[in-house]
Amino acid sequence: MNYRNDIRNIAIIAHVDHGKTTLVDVMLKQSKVFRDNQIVGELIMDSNALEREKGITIMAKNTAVVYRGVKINIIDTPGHADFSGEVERVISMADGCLLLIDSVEGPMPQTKFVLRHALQGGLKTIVVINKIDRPNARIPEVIRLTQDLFLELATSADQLDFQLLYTSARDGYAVTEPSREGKDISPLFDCILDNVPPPQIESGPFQMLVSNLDYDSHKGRIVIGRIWRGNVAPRDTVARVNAEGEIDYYEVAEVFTYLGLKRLKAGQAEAGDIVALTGIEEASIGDTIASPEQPEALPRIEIGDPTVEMTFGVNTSPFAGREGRFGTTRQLRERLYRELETNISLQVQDTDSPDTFLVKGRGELHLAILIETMRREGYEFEVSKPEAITRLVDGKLMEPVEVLTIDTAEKYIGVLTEMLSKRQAQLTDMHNDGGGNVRLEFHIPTKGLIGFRSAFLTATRGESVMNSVFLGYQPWHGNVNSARNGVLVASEQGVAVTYGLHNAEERGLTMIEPGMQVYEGMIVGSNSRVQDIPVNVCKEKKKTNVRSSTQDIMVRLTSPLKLSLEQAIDFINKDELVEVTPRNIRLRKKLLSYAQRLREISSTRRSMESSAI
Ligand SMILES: Nc1nc2c(ncn2[C@@H]2O[C@H](COP(=O)(O)OP(=O)(O)OP(=O)(O)O)[C@@H](O)[C@H]2O)c(=O)[nH]1
Ligand SMILES: [Mg+2]
Repeated sequence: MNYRNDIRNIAIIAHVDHGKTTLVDVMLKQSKVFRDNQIVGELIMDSNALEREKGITIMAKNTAVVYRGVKINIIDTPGHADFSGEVERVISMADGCLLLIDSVEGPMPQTKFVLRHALQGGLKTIVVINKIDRPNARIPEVIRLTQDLFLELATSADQLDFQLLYTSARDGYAVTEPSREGKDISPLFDCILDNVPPPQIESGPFQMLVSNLDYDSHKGRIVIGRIWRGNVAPRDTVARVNAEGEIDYYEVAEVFTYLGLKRLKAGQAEAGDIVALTGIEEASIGDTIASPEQPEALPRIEIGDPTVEMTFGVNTSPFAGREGRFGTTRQLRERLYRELETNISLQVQDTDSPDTFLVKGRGELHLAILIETMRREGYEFEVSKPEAITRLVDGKLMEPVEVLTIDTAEKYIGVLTEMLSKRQAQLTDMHNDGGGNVRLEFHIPTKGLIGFRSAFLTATRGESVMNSVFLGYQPWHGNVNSARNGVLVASEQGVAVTYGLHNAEERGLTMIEPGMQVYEGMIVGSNSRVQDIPVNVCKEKKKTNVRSSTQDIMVRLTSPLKLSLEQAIDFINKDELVEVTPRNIRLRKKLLSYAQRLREISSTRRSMESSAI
């Protein structure tokens, strides 16, 4: 077996926010891949607009640096559990990984998830305790917890013997002992060169696995992956093996390798390297590209199943067609199916209704990011409440269950455990740091978690953090009774006015401002009671010639409760929809007319009564 000593391939994995992208910044900056006067900013790899706005990584991405003559291909991955399909997708490109762990938070549920994948993939692991600059760092304890995690997950004894390093990605240094003073990141580079095995080269003609796709308006589809065997050059004829084992042939147009933020044109690329090829117009993630002489398929990438589903439908609101550029069934369908090419943990299905599609993802955020992306591209459509995906196993109904971790203050334990027990959560662990901070761990069915986030933030006044990771399927726990309050529903189409909104405020919290267009059946606020009530927010005060008091002129409205897209899909009930357009996010009842809704309520009541008899 041959090795390529001039290359290392590593993935950077961790729980959300433990500092992966910040560490990649430092590696790029200190390896001098930029000109001295080049302004590159921060979190450079989070190049997508939504990534920058939300401060999280959504897609795994490649970059590379050169250190002591060795090219280190680096794959930055997302830490949020909803995007863990990205970790599963790219892990096979790497021979080693940096497992980052926050020096205060310690190993979190997603740390366990990504480490399990790395160990199963046989990657050499370097544990990097990051954020050691934090004043309340608890390094010895974090190391002990990390060792426990390895004991639980290692598939062979030699995996227990991991390298350990300490960093402050923010301040740009790595040290081999926490007591040492840090200068720069070179101890990390040295550690990678010394510990991550160089790529093994199998003998034989060209073979690579497609791990990612990209597009370029001039060059067309770009396929990205690691070459396992042989080499590739522009104008080579290559075979593509698809999921069905069928083979077709293409001519490679260009070959690129990575350096910094650039893709460099290469005359040839060899086994062990990570490359981007153009000219292969049909490839999908998981396909093998190989020499026509020996077109053998590599094992396809395995991706975990989605846990949450919702419908995406053609906009049926009275305002349909006003604000979006794309809104027809054909456009919506085409866009959703196109998403499957790169968003590999997503699934899309047609439904009985030609205007509605069932979209399945790894969590509410996974779906919300797709909705937001489409809305920015000019699409308008409506989406339903997300629901957990159940399965039948041997005739038994099973549902997804998650591990929920909450970091909060002691004073909120009571209210949180009460809210969560209604949602069928079970407390599995509780850790008190002695200073008033607690970490609670629960097992909770996914259905109980849907709609919980906004209630959680309100209950803890935004002072707590929650994280959840898929645990597995368990027998159905029964229905959750987590009744949300009712809503205020516009009773007429028109323009909302101060007087009408002021009246609505007496019933609950409003969600819109004066001047906004509303339609009958649109949700304009949340009620302080459990029923829905119609309100006429377009109602003007009767004009009289005499002003009775100054109070009449100066009606002050409290500022409306503005829901973000994620909050909106978290908020709605089953009989409601979110209408999404490039300009607005509106909440509505599925049945727009009050009379229809009343009929629906009485017919469900009748059917419940008759089934009770
Ligand atoms: N104090 C301190 N903060 C850090 C350090 N490294 C990163 N951070 C901060 O932690 C936050 C998250 O950093 P990111 O690099 O985006 O984390 P990430 O792991 O890439 O996050 P995801 O990709 O969303 O999972 C940012 O606010 C960083 O400034 C560090 O060494 N010390
Ligand atoms: Mg990141």
